Amino acid sequence: MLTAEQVESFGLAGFVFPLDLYDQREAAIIRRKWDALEAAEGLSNANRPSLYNRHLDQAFLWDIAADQRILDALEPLIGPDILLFGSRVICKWPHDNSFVAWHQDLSVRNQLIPPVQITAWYAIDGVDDDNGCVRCIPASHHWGMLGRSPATGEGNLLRRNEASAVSKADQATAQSVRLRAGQASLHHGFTVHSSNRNTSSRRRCGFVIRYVPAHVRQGRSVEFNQRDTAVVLRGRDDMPGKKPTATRPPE
Ligand SMILES: O=C(O)CCC(=O)C(=O)O
Repeated sequence: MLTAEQVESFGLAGFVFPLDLYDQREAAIIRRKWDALEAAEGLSNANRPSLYNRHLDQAFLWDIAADQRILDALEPLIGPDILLFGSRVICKWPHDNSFVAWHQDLSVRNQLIPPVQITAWYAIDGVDDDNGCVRCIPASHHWGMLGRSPATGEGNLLRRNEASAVSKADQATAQSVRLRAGQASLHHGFTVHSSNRNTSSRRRCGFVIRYVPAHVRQGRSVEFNQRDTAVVLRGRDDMPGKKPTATRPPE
């Protein structure tokens, strides 16, 4: 699904967008399914605006994560054996105080060996600077693994309130990943990225999907073991002792 230019641009910049996945009608259906889940679970600014691994119980999220067009886009980047490593929905409601501090997805915490992971960010809502789209620093995937330090501000949606140190000059080069609902972006696990607060009157909801190639292993002392439960979406996973993996949840 990626053109040769897009593959090259991913190699140079560490991210690529937009990928046109769903048309307006299909994107609206997905948004309505999220709206229904949001209403059923009473999700709002007032409670934790983040849901992990809901592709395991929500068929519509599974279908996005397993979409062949995303896998086609990933294959030239990470090879033919592709695992769904984990997912998270990150929602910022209108005038939300939450943000995501500068970071890389690969860190000493997830201990991926070798450190190879790509994230797809699917726009459930249209995203732009006003509602807090993701911002990526071009070529930062060549910087290697940065440290993270405790942060003090409130509203950081990273699992811990931490941030990587990024100079103002580098921050100024960040590119806004603006997407319409139904589009997605891909970013490399070392790409430094963040997102600002939603200052608009529109919701900003994104489905964040992590993929790894099947040769990746995870360190033994890792806090959240995701490798044992990673789902094969394409090709094969020959990891010794691998448990059976999940399948599409019922509608
Ligand atoms: O959705 C966001 O604002 C941040 C997403 C993110 O950090 C990620 O995709 O790894």
